[in-house]
Amino acid sequence: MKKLSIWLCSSLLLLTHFSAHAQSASEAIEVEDAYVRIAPPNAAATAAFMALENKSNEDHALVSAKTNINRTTELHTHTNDNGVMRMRQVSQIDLPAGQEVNLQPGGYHIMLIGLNTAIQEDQPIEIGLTFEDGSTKTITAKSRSMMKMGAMDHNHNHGH
Ligand SMILES: [Cu+2]
Repeated sequence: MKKLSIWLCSSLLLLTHFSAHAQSASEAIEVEDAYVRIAPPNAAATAAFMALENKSNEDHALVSAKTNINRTTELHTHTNDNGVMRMRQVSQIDLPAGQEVNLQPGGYHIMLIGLNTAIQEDQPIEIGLTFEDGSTKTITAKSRSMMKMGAMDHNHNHGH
């Protein structure tokens, strides 16, 4: 009886192991709250932010992104260089198993360089994401004015 339950356990483990391998990164990663910051007029670049949740038990990574509103898209992070915040290109953004990684101002972001046209308010922007296993996912981000967000934060602080 004990032998049987051990056998059952190990075959269940094998099953979950195999099913995890069958899932691509694009299936395992859920994207929420994607938005693109509306750049000031004539700005050459802006950034996209979102929350990426890895719902699987395997590590994944975001390796590239692209949109049809700009020419060059890079993955960036921010580093604190003696009190000066600098942007640095990274080859990938790690998405550890079972964790949520936030791309947000001051941290990881998707840099949209060489904007084709000015981004309008409430403009839906499609972003193609490519993961480490070559799987892809297209998400729709909303454009968001950062000035408006700042005003909202201000009101929020006063309310408390
Ligand atoms: Cu950047």
